[in-house]
Amino acid sequence: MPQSFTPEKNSNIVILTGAGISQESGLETFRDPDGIWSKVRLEDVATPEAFAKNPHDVHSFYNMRRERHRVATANPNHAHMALARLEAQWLGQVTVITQNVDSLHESGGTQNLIHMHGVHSKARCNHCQHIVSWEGDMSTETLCDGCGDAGGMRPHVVWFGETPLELGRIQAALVECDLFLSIGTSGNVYPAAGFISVVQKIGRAHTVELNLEPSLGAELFDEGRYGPATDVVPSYVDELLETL
Ligand code: BJW
Repeated sequence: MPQSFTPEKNSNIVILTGAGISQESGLETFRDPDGIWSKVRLEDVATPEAFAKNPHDVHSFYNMRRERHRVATANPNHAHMALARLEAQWLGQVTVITQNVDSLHESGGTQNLIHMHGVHSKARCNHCQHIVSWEGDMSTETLCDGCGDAGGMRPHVVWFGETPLELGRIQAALVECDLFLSIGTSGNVYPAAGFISVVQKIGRAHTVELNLEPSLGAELFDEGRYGPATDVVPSYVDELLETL
């Protein structure tokens, strides 16, 4: 490979992904100039306080997003598929941690996947915490299968101020990581934006950012590959697989 770093063949790879990896599948990012937060205030739709105050607006925002994501799920792009190819062929462990709530990694073929901000394809009851698969719209009238109540059903996603999912599994993967890739994320949202610092502090992994442009924490990475995910991710995966 052109870079000086060559991973051991059975090394562990951890890959953090964000909205940028799904942009070329037709889904909006959050913080780009035409992104979701340029059209709606996150405080109005992506906090537990917003849901308590105005559940109708939160439901209609997520009903619209769920439908867009359902349509896009049929279109994993070359970046999603390259990561699945890496997982299938690499001799060590490959773990994808995604901040995305779409199902494009799954439809691209990734198996070892952590959805740290939840998924659009599930709903949860705020009253009894029962989780169910979900398609279609949700409203304040929707009844929970678990407790039978109306008014508690919400998207199974992580809003600001809520604890991300599977943090124990994530920490275990970061501790064992030899190569850390960050793809399509702006580095604005914690704790995901802090994973690079966790990995650096452990001091074992080579770190690479693959993004359209340098993110907020770009200088923390050992290397950067900049361009659309469908270009830079497949070519980086090819380089890794050529070392086998
Ligand atoms: C391309 C491309 C192409 C474009 N190819 N690239 C002060 C300081 C520090 C922290 C805090 C603070 N105040 C509050 C906090 C904590 C807070 C936080 O981080 N706030 C910041 C705003 C400061 N975090 C939380 O509240 C989190 N919980 C938490 O911290 O719990 C406490 C706790 C922590 C640890 C242990 C125990 C307890 C929860 C955060 C929840 C985030 N939720 C959302 C919504 C999910 C549901 C939904 O989808 O609606 O998650 S917000 C949104 O941002 C979404 C995303 O997953 C997340 C990250 O965005 P992402 O993916 O990076 O997207 P963008 O748009 O920002 O970037 C896209 C990038 O792609 C750009 O760089 C483009 O250039 C690039 N790109 N096209 C390649 N084609």
